[in-house]
Amino acid sequence: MSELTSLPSWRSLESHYEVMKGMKLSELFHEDSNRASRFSVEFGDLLLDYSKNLITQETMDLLLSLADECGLRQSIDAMFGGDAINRTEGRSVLHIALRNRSNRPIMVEGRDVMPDVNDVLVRMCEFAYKVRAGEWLGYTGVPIKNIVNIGIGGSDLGPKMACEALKAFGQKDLNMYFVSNVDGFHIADTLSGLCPDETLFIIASKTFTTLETMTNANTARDWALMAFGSKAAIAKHFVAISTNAELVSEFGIDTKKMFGFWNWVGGRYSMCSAIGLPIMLQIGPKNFMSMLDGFHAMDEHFRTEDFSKNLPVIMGLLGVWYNNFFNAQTYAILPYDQAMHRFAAHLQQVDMESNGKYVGKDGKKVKWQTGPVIWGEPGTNSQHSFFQLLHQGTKLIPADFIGFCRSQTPIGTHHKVLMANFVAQTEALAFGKSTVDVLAEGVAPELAQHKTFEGNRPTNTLLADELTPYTLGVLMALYEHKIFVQGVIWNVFSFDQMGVELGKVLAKNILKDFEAGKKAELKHDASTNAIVKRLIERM
Ligand code: G6Q
Repeated sequence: MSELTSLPSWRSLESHYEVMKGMKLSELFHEDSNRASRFSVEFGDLLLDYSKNLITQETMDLLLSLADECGLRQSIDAMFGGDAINRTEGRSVLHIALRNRSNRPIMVEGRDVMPDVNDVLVRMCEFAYKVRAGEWLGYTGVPIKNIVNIGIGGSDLGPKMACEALKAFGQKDLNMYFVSNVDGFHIADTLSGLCPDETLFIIASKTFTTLETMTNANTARDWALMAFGSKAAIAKHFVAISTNAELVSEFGIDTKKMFGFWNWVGGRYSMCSAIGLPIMLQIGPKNFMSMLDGFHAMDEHFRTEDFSKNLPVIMGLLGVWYNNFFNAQTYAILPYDQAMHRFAAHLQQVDMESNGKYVGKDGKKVKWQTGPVIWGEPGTNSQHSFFQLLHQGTKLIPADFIGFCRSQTPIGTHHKVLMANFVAQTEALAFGKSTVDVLAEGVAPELAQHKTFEGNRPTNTLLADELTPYTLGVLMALYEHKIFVQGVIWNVFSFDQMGVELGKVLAKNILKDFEAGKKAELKHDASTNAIVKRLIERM
């Protein structure tokens, strides 16, 4: 493939941008009475209305040509076909196999991975049934009421996000907790109210070497040993999710109580693997399977649908349009649903860890912008914090508004008020408010500019009927594949995470200095040496 910026479609998009940058959304809607339906696609009950974007049909045609010229079709086929597309780590990328509900064989190195995937799912279901039915008894013969997941990054964010989003589907007498931060406060605060007899720990770590997780896991084990006074209690109160059987058994967990996954599952893409066990424990195997069905439905849509109607492709290309032509630095994800309050946090990892890279697949520095800064909070809270900048700031911030027609918790007028805000905001962001209208309302002329909104702020509206396990699966897979599309266009390896690996190594070095204390021979730069020294003296 020739370099991205030399592709004919890229060149055409550059000239097209010169025309589009002066366009007004109000005019585009005025000119085309069919615009809302022209730029809307449906997938089941999920509507993506992307008409409030700074685009015309020509923009979309050029972006679709860009996808073709970048070989998106071949890249999708390569991922679904099990090719080792994570080339820097020599691995296939097969999170889609974890939710391959069709059971179509998926081959890695000549072997179908589906029997292994299904075996682990069966074991997870058996375990979840037992715990949820109160049949899994703790060391003192009491059923489990509290589940504490200890993990970080990909072994925390997805399950935590889903457990929050699907709380309405949870079992009321089972409480889920997540400990991720190595700051002692996190585990101490979590354990402070818990009774050891009723508490089960899940140690979730793909590698079983992550310093934060192992530090928290050791503290949890000490807490349990202190409470029960016997190592035999560990078998009843600890299970592991990992790919590293050796270290799991070294820690003291019988590998029969380990739920495995594989190196072709990236941490941030692992919520459908055994890493999703806390989700299954909370919502039950049936709902978990329904979530997998949702993921799978979107996987199939992405794999087979024509690009012009393909939701992840459309959203990915729109993101490229703003990131690379309008120079938007960030992208906001705004669910109008309190249960989705960790959705943006999870996507922050999935997106930024995947495409936050300046080295292209050819090993050279790319000459274009790659992954944007992803951020967001649920509405309506966000309206009372950062929306001012979205409406009247100097930066262009494209945003996804995600909402549901029906509430998980219908109470009085709450949902109508919530959704009125949801709709009103995208309308205001797109069309603003003119000075003429402001003056007509009787506003003093010297205040008119301050109360004027120029609009033209692009948004996508994603609207589904209700937040269910299935819908959450659809939405998550949509974003995972959107990120894939962008990685292909930007020509980066989306499935490694060298930046995270670096952090893991660096902290271990400094820890050695702390352990040596005043005898440490500090060999860092002057600033780092001084900070380490100060910490050693005062810690
Ligand atoms: C995700 C990353 C990273 C990882 C954590 C935890 O894609 O690799 O966030 O999930 O560092 O790693 P372990 O599961 O190995 O503890």
